Amino acid sequence: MMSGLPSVEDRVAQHDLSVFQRLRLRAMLRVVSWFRDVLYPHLGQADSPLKALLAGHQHQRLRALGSLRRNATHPHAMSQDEVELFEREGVSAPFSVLAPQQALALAEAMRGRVDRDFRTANPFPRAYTRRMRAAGLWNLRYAGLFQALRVPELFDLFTAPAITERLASLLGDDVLLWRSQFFEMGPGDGGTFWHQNSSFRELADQRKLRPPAGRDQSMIQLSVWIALSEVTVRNGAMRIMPGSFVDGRIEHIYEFSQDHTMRFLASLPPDRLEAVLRLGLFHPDRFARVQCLFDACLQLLGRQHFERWEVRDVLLKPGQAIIFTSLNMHGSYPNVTADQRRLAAVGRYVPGDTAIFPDMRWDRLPTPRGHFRLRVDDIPAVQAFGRHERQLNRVVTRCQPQLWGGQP
Ligand SMILES: O=C(O)CCC(=O)C(=O)O
Repeated sequence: MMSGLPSVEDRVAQHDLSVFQRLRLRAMLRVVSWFRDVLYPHLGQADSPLKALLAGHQHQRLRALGSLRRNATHPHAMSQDEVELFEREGVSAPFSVLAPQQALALAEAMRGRVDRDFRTANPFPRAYTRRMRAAGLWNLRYAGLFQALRVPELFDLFTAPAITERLASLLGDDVLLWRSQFFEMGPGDGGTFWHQNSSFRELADQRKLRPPAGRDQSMIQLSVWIALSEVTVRNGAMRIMPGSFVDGRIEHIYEFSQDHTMRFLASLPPDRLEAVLRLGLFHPDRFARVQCLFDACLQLLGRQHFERWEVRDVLLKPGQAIIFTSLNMHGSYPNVTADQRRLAAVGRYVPGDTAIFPDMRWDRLPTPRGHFRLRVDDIPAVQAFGRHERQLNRVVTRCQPQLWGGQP
């Protein structure tokens, strides 16, 4: 599962610290040791919340919520066999949404909008756009967030029956697209590290999705990953572990580390703590920081934790897509080509009974120098299939070209 990636040990060896960083590291190590050896035993509660977390979330189920099956009116809906395969694996077989030439043309059109249209018609604070441009990070990955709400070609892509009828087989008769985004990787770019992401907490203070009680964690939302370029192992294919949704602990440990950082650090084997702090605090590459967090999870769960799962490389032609549950462990290879850009458009879909951004006004956006707040309570979802009769979420049924000051 780590093929193509440097180990945490190699990263530590390759990453020098300044004198100031060394002093900070020493101080942090002392503080964590004091919490672990003095304070927690004194309080008599050691690492019990983490232990409780590790004892649960290991037997997740995946049951489809939709009854729509392929028929003459819905030729793209899934067959019973396809639904059952999805219930076992949490990932669909690749299917076509666009012809290859259409997918490549869409990629070019979207790149053309980054510095023109997306620069001003976007949901971000102006200072964020300026900072990302100054850092050379104003690209489709950041600039393209939520643009399916207002760009007609994207709106049509994410509401295409090839996608939404399949989703109706899995999610039911009211399907909402709550977020659209791009994952672009240029030559030399690192991949995305292994992760699970069912309720989309990310950098926010709370989860962005609230399903009704009793919903399988794997079915809180489904992602549709659409290739807008050829996707190969060398240019950064996505990798997924079919069936791995049954064990949701990695996502919960990531959340625990956000909410109870000191407890999390104090529960790590002391000989790993220095590597985790060193990379987590000081490594400039976000990918390396997530890798060290993942390595810490493996320390807690046991190194063999993932060996029971097959790792599947998702190789796609332009215009092909897969559906997967984000509770399946997934990530992607680095792009080691000299001249190929790998691009995917990704839609995130929920059943209409899931509250989107519940009681939540602000999300956080990462930049190389700290976070920016993004107001999210006024961002609507797109009705992708059926009707939203619940009044639970703000929903649009048509593309909104004028949103955020865009040109019609
Ligand atoms: O495309 C990638 O590199 C990763 C995509 C991913 O993590 C996701 O769509 O959830």
